[in-house]
Amino acid sequence: KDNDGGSRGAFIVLEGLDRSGKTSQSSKLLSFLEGLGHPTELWRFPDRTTSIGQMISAYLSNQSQLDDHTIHLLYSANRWEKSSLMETQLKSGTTLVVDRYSYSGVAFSSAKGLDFEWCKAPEIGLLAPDLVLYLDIPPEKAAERGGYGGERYEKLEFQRKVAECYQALRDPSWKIIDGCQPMEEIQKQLQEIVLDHVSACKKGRPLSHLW
Ligand code: 2DT
Repeated sequence: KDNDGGSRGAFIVLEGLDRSGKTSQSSKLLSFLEGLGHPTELWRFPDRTTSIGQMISAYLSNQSQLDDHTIHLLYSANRWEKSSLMETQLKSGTTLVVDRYSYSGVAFSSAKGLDFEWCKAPEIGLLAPDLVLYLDIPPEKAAERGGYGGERYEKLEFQRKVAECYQALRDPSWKIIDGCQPMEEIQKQLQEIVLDHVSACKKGRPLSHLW
């Protein structure tokens, strides 16, 4: 059900280390955009509601063990199983604010030592976001925030490696936001950037694919 005017929603991704503030900022963005009358949905990956998502969730909480390659492909499959719905929503004019996407996939798996290009491969052909917002926070600072819930990746040493892998993935189109600023300040900056992209997509900027 494409819009007659061809006006589509924007695909916006938030990335960053654990405790960088992604999740709080994503839900604030949702209320902000809805408040302005833009149809918007908040999504997150992994999407733990599907059966693949439940396998991922069991792995993350250490209830199951999986080889690094296997879990990597499950994360990717979890995006693929959602990709046609994602496209439908965007084309029908809904903006998607997405908490983590393929960048988390590559950063976390390559931080474990898997080959960078191998990690990128299963993501080829997925929809590319219109905007990547990276909440930049030093791993030490994130660890101080506490609330590392004891899931598998929530350890300082590992988060340092993830930060390096995110660096390797970054491209000039990413918007890097200083995640150490006060929440309200971060939100103000995000709102401004996001509105620009929402209007560009309304005017018919075409969707593209990774990478
Ligand atoms: P949340 O704490 O945000 O639910 O994430 N992860 C995530 C990966 O290793 N690969 C991926 O493709 C994605 C989307 C990051 C749970 C953890 O899952 C990691 C943190």
